[in-house]
Amino acid sequence: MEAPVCLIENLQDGRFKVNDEAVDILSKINQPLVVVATVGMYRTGKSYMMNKLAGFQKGFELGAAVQAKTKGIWMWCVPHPTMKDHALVLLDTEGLGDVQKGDKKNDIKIFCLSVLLSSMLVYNSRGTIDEDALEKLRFVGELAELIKVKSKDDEDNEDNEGQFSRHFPALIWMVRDFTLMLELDGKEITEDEYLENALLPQKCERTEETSKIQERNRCRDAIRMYFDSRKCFVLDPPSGDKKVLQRMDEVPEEKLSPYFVDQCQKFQEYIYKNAKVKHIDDIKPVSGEILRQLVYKYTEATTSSSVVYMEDVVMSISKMENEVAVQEATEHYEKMMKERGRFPTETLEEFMELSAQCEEEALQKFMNKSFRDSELLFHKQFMRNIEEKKKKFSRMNETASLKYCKQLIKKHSRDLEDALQHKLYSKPGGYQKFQEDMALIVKGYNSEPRKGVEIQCGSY
Ligand SMILES: Nc1nc2c(ncn2[C@@H]2O[C@H](COP(=O)(O)OP(=O)(O)OP(=O)(O)O)[C@@H](O)[C@H]2O)c(=O)[nH]1
Ligand SMILES: [Mg+2]
Repeated sequence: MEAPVCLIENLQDGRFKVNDEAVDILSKINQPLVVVATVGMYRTGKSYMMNKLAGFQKGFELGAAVQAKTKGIWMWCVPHPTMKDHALVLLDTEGLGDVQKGDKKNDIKIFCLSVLLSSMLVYNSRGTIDEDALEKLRFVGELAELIKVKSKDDEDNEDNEGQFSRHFPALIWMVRDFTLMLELDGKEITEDEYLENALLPQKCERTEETSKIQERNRCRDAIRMYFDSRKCFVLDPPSGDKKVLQRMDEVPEEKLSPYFVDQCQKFQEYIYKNAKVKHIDDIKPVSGEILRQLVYKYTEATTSSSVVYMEDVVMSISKMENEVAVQEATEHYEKMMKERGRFPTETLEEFMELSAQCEEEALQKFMNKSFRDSELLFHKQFMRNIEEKKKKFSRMNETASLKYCKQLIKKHSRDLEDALQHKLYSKPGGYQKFQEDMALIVKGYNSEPRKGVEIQCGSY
């Protein structure tokens, strides 16, 4: 992909709409996908950082004005810079907290979609991780009401901590324009310690602040619960020059603070090395086609404001994938039989061996694609299909053999037929001659190779 495209449009009425052209691009990518999404307050340099990850200065559009720039969710697929045969999908999202936005639920929907679609989520904020920054993320505490890991039909559909962290992306909290010293009680701390400390529950000192602090603590708890894997990056301001800051997609790197450039590079290396392939159901690597389905299903669920039941989405995708797995594997068996088979086969064993070989390969193909077939329903369907196809090939093998045998008999008995017609055997010694000629025909016929399974027609 040369440039980013809009993947999910955010319509004026608060609904989201999937861009069919963008998902078509996705469905053509057969490689496993590493999906990195960025979310965070508007105008905080998210798009700039996503371009860095794509390896370009320009791509996702940056805005120098106060108005929010990115709308909806944009996508850029590039070959993974370090993982061979993998693709890196970058999702740049609309900034949160935009005062011009009418629908307050919009932010949480964008956040939800980013969580559901990515394997690594970069939360971008500016300045410090303080009470104010957590206040802006308070809706994370509501995620439990919007995303359920279990199925709608599961009677006990209360999720527990372990389940969330298994299905949620790894989290990176990125603090832009960080100017403080990384110190706590006079001791130097790491970026990760800084984040972990900010996520510790706070005590309420004054009763009038109780509800506010409780709400923020709920947000802290939720972040810790959902995102088992957490990492923090703090970045210096890129420059002291306003003009440079406004046009970072155009100014050469030498104009930026070397600290900032260095920190960006470390972030980039970390993502390339640590962002994992997106999986569903823990075991199934997400390819372009599966991500396409996830985009449709999660967007639909988020838009209709109902709860997203991840288990149900996984189930419906697994059903579709398994159906395709059965079909592709059956087709593979058929194709291999046609390509490799020389019908009629010399013997029945040769036919059985060829079929077993093709079946083995087709089964491998089925197993590679199929997932969640715990009751082996699709596996059994695949076996039935193969049995049917095998019977078809077996009949074809018999027909080919019969046809060839008939041709051979005709070829070898041509002289005998002539002699019979001209009554050459109707004379003394004729019967003796007839028997000799007949024996010659059988000998000639028997010496012919590849007569196939219907060989018995020659056993005179
Ligand atoms: N101060 C500062 N400005 C930055 C930084 N990174 C990018 N910018 C500038 O900030 C402005 C906004 O950058 P974007 O990358 O468009 O920010 P965004 O978060 O994608 O903005 P929205 O799409 O509106 O949410 C541009 O003028 C950039 O040049 C940074 O780390 N610090
Ligand atoms: Mg942007």
